[in-house]
Amino acid sequence: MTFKTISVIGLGYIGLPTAAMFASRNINVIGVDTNDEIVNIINQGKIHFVEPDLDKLVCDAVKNKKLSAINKPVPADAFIIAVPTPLTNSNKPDLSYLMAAAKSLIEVLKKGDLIIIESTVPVGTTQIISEYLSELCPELSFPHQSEKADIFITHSPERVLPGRILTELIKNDRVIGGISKRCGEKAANLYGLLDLKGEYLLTKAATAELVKLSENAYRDVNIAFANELSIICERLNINPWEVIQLANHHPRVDILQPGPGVGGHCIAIDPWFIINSAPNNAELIRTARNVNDSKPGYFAKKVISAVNSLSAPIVACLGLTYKADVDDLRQSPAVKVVSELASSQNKLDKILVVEPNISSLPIELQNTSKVALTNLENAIDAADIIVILVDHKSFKEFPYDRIGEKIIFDTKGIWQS
Ligand code: SAJ
Repeated sequence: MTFKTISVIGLGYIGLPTAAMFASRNINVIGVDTNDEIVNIINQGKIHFVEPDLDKLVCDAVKNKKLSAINKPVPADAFIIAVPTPLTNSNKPDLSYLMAAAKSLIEVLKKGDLIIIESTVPVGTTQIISEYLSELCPELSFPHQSEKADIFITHSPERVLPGRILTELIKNDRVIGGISKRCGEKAANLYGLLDLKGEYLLTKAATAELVKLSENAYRDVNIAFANELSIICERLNINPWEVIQLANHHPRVDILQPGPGVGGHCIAIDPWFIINSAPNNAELIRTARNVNDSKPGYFAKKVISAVNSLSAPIVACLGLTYKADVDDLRQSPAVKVVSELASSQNKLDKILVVEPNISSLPIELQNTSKVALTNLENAIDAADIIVILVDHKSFKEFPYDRIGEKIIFDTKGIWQS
């Protein structure tokens, strides 16, 4: 069973590292992305987002002619689909990118090809893709029809942590859910080319789908616990960071860290896929979503009441990304806090934002003259109120004694004196 050429559909946070990793193992990889700008950047050996060590991996792979990018699929022996599966405005799964990616394969699909869906999907989606493709390609047989079908389809969810993607791609165990047993085994052979250090965990497609959703819902629920606890601590005038640190000395307690809310394209979204599949049985998961989603508004309110106690104060907001040391602003609670501050009717007419990983403000913050992007020193010197929204390394390293007399809202607990 050989894979001479692999194609990765969707060259974002997961697809590009995956493509580059296969290419680094001397396999021909064709990356496909409908965004021509991304295709051009990659073909120049460059990358379009921040991720440790990815720049060199992509640069080498392109230089060695093992990785190239294109805007529509060409024939390959395996197709790994890693396109976004966001939510609609009413918190329903939006599978339009995934369906479009599947449809784009019909011109190139041939007997023996393997399709792996790495995108996070609601339970049942892998089967739906198999049925959909079989309607579009009646000359080929698909695995929901027979164990010995022409095409192999598997769900193997990506589980890597942004900021540690290259390490976790190799180190993490890989859940592999084939529509049939043969599909799973073929996918395991493909990942075998990466020489993974983690285990290969073969299961059914629907199980693999729920495994991935459960992991992120589990984390969301645990973060919600930390967030709720921090509000309780505040009500009782007790330091939440100290409570958590001391409670975690217990051998069976491991409370996560509170913050301004939960962001990113995964944990803030995936629990909704479970809620939508079992709306009457997912009370805890839904409540956790609500607790985490209410946190940015909670902090904005606190800052606004401090603003109203001063005359024309300047507020410095440190951090905009959804978590530390990445450049990703998707679903970022920090952006929500700053937006609420900017749009509220209060005495605040200057918000200085510091975000070392971006070069211009996101669209939501561009239509107000109140908000300006600046550097850390300027913001701290000018501010009356400092709001820490992200625990970036450069913020943690800033000498606390240089800050002086300011009102500080530290949502991440980095300046605990
Ligand atoms: N957060 C907290 N407190 C914590 C941990 C995180 O408030 O103690 C916040 C972060 O600041 C951020 C959000 O939660 O806003 C999510 O950050 P994260 O680092 O927990 O996770 P992601 O979204 O970057 O990546 C997650 C990971 N899932 C799990 O750890 C179960 C990753 O392994 C998945 O591959 C990824 O989702 C994904 O793509 O699904």
